Amino acid sequence: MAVATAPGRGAIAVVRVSGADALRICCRVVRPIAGWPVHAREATRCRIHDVDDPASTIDDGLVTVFPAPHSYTGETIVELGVHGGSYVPAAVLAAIVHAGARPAQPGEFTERAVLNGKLDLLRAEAIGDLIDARSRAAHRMALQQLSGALSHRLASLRAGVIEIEALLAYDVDFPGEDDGALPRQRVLGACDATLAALDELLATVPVAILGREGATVVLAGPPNAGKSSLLNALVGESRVIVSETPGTTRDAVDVLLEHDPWPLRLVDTAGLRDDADPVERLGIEVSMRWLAQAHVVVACAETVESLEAAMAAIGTLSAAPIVGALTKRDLVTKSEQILPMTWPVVPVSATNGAGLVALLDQVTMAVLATTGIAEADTPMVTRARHRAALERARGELAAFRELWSAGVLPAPVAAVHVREASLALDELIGTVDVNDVLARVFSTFCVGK
Ligand SMILES: Nc1nc2c(ncn2[C@@H]2O[C@H](COP(=O)(O)OP(=O)(O)OP(=O)(O)O)[C@@H](O)[C@H]2O)c(=O)[nH]1
Ligand SMILES: [Mg+2]
Repeated sequence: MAVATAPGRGAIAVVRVSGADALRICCRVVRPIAGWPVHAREATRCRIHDVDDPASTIDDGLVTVFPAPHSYTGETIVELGVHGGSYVPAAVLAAIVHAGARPAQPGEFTERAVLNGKLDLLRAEAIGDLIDARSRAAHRMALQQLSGALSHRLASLRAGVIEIEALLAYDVDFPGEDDGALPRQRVLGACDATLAALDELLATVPVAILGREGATVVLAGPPNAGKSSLLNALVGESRVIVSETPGTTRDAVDVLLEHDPWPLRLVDTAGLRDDADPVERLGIEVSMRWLAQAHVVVACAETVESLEAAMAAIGTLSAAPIVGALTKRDLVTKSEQILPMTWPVVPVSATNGAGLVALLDQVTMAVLATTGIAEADTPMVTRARHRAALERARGELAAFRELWSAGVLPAPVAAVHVREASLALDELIGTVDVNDVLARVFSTFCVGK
């Protein structure tokens, strides 16, 4: 049992009890207005009291019973809607524990759902991703995974590996059977098709990282160019300090900006200059590290000359595409707004907001130019766990292919690699007995889910 809602002040809290004894335990502390039993899956007014003192009242709430197997976990679940805040949910929890329940581990409800066959492991992870989603892109990816897109793709991959195993078994059972080059060629064909499908999935890794963490967009340029002001203007609130003193920003600050198709992680950095004092120098070193890992750099400067110099300097520190931002355009008269056309340069003003949309468009184009546009229905590899398992399966299959095409080893020996590849996929989908995998996955969940 656990409180399924976030702690703190709130209108309601949901307390969930799951398991074969859930109803028996709750009967000891929950009194529905019209008495037990209540209708399945119907919220019913109730009073909650301590097991030793049935006349007492801890709260007045709602009870809903989801009898097994038609519940989230596949077990009987009793859900109590009680008042939120810190005292009431804790008191209800204590009363239920007193009546015989045990507090749940993080993610234990979802783990039980997986163990009871209500969800596969990938869909369970998608629920975790949905809860953790901080952007539209992360939300979209989680929903897609929850719909089973990745599960289906992996199931067909696994079928491909099993086909190879079957062909190898045929070769083992009927060695030397001369049916032409059928098994050998067919094995190679099946292997190549599976390798290509694995590569296609692995290629989604960088895009999925963008969806979860945002594209890193580093604002860089000389001191006082207006970098911090630009970041504040882009996010629409004052997040970083701005002042007329050059060298104001000493440490990099990153802010996530909701944007389509990917969120943007805007990073404000210390102005780049050679004659910086020691502390500023440290800030510049941090700027350099950010520049090295940027997806896109926005070079900021007030004049065309200093922008050219900034872009040249940034080009030596970062391999990322650079978008130029000619800042403080509100201070410049129209006739002075002449721009060189050799790179994307956007005139902007943090003061009046001019050019901000155009700047974001250029940044988005630069991100897409490096990552490409993922097909909307391509399942994404969203977690390090997925990537590691797919890479393992790929490595085993590639090793098998090499041995098989060289023809040096008997089929049963080469087949060990195919078995390993299939195990890696089983572990990924969660179809084998993988308790340690389950423990790892669910330990990152919140309690009550
Ligand atoms: N008129 C006008 N002034 C601006 C604009 N953007 C920034 N400024 C002013 O320029 C000065 C420097 O701005 P910052 O945003 O602190 O510049 P920075 O590039 O972050 O500077 P460092 O952190 O020192 O490297 C401040 O006085 C800002 O008010 C703008 O679009 N228009
Ligand atoms: Mg600054």
